[in-house]
Amino acid sequence: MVSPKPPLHILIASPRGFCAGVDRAIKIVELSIERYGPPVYVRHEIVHNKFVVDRLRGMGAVFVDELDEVPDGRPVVFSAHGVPKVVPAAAEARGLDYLDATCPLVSKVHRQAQRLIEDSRHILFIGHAGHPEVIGTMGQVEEGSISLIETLDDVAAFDPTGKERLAYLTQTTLSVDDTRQIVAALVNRFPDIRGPKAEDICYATSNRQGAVKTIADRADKMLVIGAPNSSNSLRLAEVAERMAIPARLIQRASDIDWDWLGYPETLGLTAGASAPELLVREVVDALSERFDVTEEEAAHVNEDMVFKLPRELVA
Ligand code: 2E6
Ligand code: F3S
Repeated sequence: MVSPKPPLHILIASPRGFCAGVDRAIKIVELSIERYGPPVYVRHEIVHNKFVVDRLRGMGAVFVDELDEVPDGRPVVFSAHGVPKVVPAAAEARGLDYLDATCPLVSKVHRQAQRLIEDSRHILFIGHAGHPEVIGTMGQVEEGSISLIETLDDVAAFDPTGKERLAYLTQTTLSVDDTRQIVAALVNRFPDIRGPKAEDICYATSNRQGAVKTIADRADKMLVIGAPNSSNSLRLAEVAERMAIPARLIQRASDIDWDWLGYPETLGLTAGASAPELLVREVVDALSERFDVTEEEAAHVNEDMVFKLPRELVA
């Protein structure tokens, strides 16, 4: 006799998965391949998801780390995370056709940085060292006019000598809670510091963190679908862990650690902004093979954001 499967209630966060910037960036690569024919070069992973990258590679995209790996005469797409100013300048100097898939919300931060420099301010940029968005945004302005702040300790250690007029900006995919604390510490230490009207953390990042908070109260464990280099996905697992809900970041169903999972009554499930819905279904299917699954979608807020494609691809 086959023993019955144990019950498992899956609480699926909403919103989750693709944001408007990721959707746009993927479409830019697809349309570029249609327009130019393969190969179309892409500088850096278009978004931080292996599944997305492998699919586009299958269609004719070639992913490279740097512009000098792009042969003369072939088009190149810049990833959703943005690039330092020198990159499009170098593409222009070589006469390359380039398409900029930088998320419009990252480009907005780039413009803010330039305006603050025109206003003779030194920028404190809150973000994670080495992340491509951070490299791209810090590369919008001259070296020495922007300093990276990663932690509260960095706020305390910052030496403002010769930098009387200050402003801060942030990476789009930070922890909402950590950033609030860092901004409060900055304002406390430098009461005249200028900041953006609304934070630069994007709608998708804050909505996905809010959705995890909504379900974490009711979940015993949490699975987050996303890549280990995806800042926004890492933050989702962090939100759950901070609410004392054990959480794991997995790239797809084959990454599930069944010993770690055990037999929870209720499992929270979400996906980072660069993780396709297909992978959510794959994970639910894998869980359904071992458990008698019931699904519940837990809505936090609705999203209907859409970003326009670059004119040259839709004309
Ligand atoms: C561009 C900017 C923000 O690591 P991160 O979360 O930044 O990136 P992805 O590719 O995982 O998510 C989308 C994205 C692109 N977020
Ligand atoms: Fe843009 Fe935010 Fe997505 S910055 S790419 S909308 S995670």
